[in-house]
This record gives sequence, C-alpha cells and structure tokens, in this order.
Amino acid sequence: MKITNVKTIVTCPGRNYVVVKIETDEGLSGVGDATLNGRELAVAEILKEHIAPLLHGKDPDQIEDIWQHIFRGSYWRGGPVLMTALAGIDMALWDIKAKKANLPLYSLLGGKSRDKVLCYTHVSGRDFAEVKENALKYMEQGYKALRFQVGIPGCKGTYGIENIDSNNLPFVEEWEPRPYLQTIPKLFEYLRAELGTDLEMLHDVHERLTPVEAKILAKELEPYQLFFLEDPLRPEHKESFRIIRQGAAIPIAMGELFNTKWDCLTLFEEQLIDYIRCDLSHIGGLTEAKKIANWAEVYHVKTAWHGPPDISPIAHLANVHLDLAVTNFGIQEQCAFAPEVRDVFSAQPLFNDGYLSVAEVPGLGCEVDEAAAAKYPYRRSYLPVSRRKDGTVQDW
Ligand code: EZ4
Ligand code: CO
Repeated sequence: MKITNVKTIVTCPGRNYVVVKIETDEGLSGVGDATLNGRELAVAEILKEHIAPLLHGKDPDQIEDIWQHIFRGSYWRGGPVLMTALAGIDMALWDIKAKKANLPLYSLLGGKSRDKVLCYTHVSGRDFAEVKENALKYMEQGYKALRFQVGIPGCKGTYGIENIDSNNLPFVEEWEPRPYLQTIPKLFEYLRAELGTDLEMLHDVHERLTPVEAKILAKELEPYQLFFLEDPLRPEHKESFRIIRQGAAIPIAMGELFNTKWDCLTLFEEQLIDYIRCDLSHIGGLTEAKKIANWAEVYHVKTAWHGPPDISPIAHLANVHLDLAVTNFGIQEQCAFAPEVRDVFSAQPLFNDGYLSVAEVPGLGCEVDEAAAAKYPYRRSYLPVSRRKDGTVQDW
C-alpha cells in the first residue's frame, strides 16, 4: 500500500478543528486530529508545506519509521505546532492500519483490558450553589466523577466559568492567588457535605500557582479526598513538583502542556505524579502516548489523557481506544461538543452511565464529511490571557 494524498481540512463547527486525511492507492483512508487551540493555521501550514510532500509514495504500514522521520529526520523537532501536526499524521496512519486489519484500533494496541472506561466532565458555576446545581444534573446522567471549578470573588473571568473565546483579540482575565487559595478548599468542603463521599471529585489549577502555594492548597484539600489535583504548576521546571509531593497526601496529575515523552522523565522517575494526562493530539499521537503509558506503568502512574472540547472527536476516540487497551488506565476527561460537530464528524465516544466505550467498527471509527466541513469556515480565535490586578501576565 502507498500513500497517495495527505489532505489538511480546517473546519469550524462551533469551534476550530484541523483534520489530517491520508489517502492510499488501495482506496483505504485514515483521519487524525491536528487541532492546536489558537494556533490552527500554523499546524495546517506545516502539514501542507513541510510534511505532506515527504509522505507521498510511503508505505502507511511503517508508522514508527514515518514518526521518527518527521520528528528527528527533519532535524528541527518538538514544540506544540510540530508535535500536533505529527499527531494528526500518526492517528491517520493507525486508522488505516486498523481498517486494513479489519479490527477496531484498540485491538492493535493490545486488545481490551476493560469493557468501558470511567470518565469525568467539567462542572463550574459562579458560586458554590450554582456548582452544586450543575453537578446534580450530571450525576443524574450517571457521571461518577466530576471536575469542579468556581468563580473566585473579586476576580474576572476565572478559568472554567464563562465562555472566554473571542474572535478578535484575547479576552483578558483578572486573577489573584489569595482569594483563589481561600475559595477552593471551602468549595470542596461544601461539595463533600452536599454531594456525598461516593462521587469522585477533581480540580484543575491550570498551572497558576507557585510551588509553595500549590503545596498549601494540596495540604488544605487533603480531607476532601480528591481523585486528583490537576496541573498545579507551570510545565517548565519539573523538579518543583518535589515541593508539593513532600507536603501533601493528594494524587497529582500533570501533562496537557507536554509535547514529548521526555517531559515525563523527572516526574516518573522521582514518582512526583500519579496521573499522566498528555494530549494525544499535542504529543505526536498514539505512538508516543502508548510509549508514555507503558513507561508510566513502571512507576505506578496511571493515564488520564486530556479530553477538552478544543480537540476533535477523532482525538477523543483515540483516547478511548488507548484507555481500553493499557493496563494502567486511570480516568478519561470527556466533554460535550457543539451540535454542528455531528455534521462533520461521524462518531464520538459512546457515553453510558458514567463510562465511555467505542463502536465495534474497524479503525478509529470516525469519518469526516469534507463537504460539511467546508460549510463551517475557519474563524480566528484566541485563548484568554490572565493578568494580576497590577497588570502582570499570569498563567491562564
Ligand atoms: O484549558 O484545552 O483540562 N482541561 C483543560 C482544557 C484547556 C484547553 C486549552 O486549549 O485544562 O480546558
Ligand atoms: Co487542564
């Protein structure tokens, strides 16, 4: 089999997505997700101009070789733009391989280790009561795990609380650590009292704290037994996680801003985290994520792959195929998509009573309707920017 065409499809059914479609001389094709929120056209251009020409005539069976060729063979390596482009190629190649074998993708990744995968979704609110009301709706749908964010008094546009996308320029949020650190432990005290002890509860710090602030928060959250505390620190200095680890008995999750397996090195080897939550679309796809999952197993680290609405159903399906296969699966982040997404993408993971699964069909299980995709043209969009009250740029 030979690759005859590598298409890049940019579409905006509710929000922007970048799809890679690889076609072959045998008529089989595969799709991958190459969406990088707020950097969509940079990825599309690297795919069209620099990567697609390398693949024509190649055997799509040779995924590892193609992966290494794009990653190392071109000398310049890594970073979110290149690794997202590589992820799109990688997923599309796995899709072709599984379709050719006439097997669901999870089968090629080792086969099912479980029947279904525990998932969580995002719950937020302007105040504690609104968070609780929203949580009850999800619990009625069967959710057994929920991630909680809440409005912080005196701050503006706090993460997870309101629609912060702008088509023109980034929305500027205002954030301060003191009210945040005072509010979050009280939120979980309230939620445990109101919602009980069975529900798994999670919280995303979104890289906003300093190591000692994170240690204080982790310690104060101990009594509420969170499933995990997500992304407490910026991703650059991994040794900082030692400070949190030594200070609190609370599971720590990290990884959505990582771009290669080497980002996991210190965190794994020093056992500084409990859940690795890389984004399959930003870390070079299934090939790299499978290696990370297998390596994590050695250190008792479980998986919790990133699953936000700003990556497409293709990446969400890739998540669940890998979740079904690896032995050290932890939990899967899951989100509702805009209704228009169904016009373009034929499938999403199947939700039932708090768990996800995939349809028993060959490949990843998703086709992309190119004519429908063309009806939703790209719209420029930015992630928000967060600033302290004095104007200093702060991690969002
Ligand atoms: O803010 O994917 O855990 N999920 C997250 C996400 C990220 C977005 C950034 O594009 O932190 O909602
Ligand atoms: Co997150």
